[in-house]
Amino acid sequence: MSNKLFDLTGKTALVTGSSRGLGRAMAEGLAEAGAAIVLNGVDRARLAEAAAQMRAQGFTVHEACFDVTDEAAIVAAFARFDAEGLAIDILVNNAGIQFRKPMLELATEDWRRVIETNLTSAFVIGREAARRMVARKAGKIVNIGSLMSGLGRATVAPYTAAKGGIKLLTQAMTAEWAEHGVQANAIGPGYMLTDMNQPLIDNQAFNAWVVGRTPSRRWGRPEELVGACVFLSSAASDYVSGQIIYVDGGMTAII
Ligand code: GCO
Repeated sequence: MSNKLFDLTGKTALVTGSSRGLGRAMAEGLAEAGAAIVLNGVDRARLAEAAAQMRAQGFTVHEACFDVTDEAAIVAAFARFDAEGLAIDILVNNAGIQFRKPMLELATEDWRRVIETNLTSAFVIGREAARRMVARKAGKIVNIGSLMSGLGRATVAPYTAAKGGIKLLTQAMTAEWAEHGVQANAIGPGYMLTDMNQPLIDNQAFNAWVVGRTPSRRWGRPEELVGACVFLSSAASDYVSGQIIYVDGGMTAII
């Protein structure tokens, strides 16, 4: 790493939902910047495979297999980190799901599932991480929001409510933890080329809408989140708190 401000050597980063997609790309980016990574996912085999691939790239990788909606499993994972002497210096709350259905047809159970996975998990994991960060007087929390942190779109109500919540949860974290040396910020990705968005990419009309609506005239690549993620995880952002950085090809800048 040529610039010390962005150097993460000696730091450990837990990235939730990191066996694939945006989480995997950010985990690799943080590792490139020098951090040891705690990869997380629910599928043990997929997690082990991702960890093995990253180790083959020369990175230090730990595995923490837990469901981000399972509070007991989260508490147990942090107890294990403590027992192993693993301090989480950086937490990236990335794990998330999508469920597309018009609200008039949306079951409450599906609403709850998306809110639990995309929003409540960031609070619970954030709280467990921050208890330790506050005690150490240092820490970085990067919550993954969305364009939907500030804008609505038909058929994705619970996702939109959760991602709007992520933006203000980030501000709430700042209100309580910034004075203890913990910076919480968010990233708002635009339309990215991920498995989760494959149905949208495959939909010709939607695809044309994204390309037309985005000033950069293309979808984003997962690795394009790395710059913002490393910035918000490093000393370069020590006086940046409670902000959301949109990495969206300019979409939120125009109508
Ligand atoms: C959707 C997508 C979202 C967007 C994302 C943009 O259905 O709208 O699946 O996940 O890609 O919110 O930030």
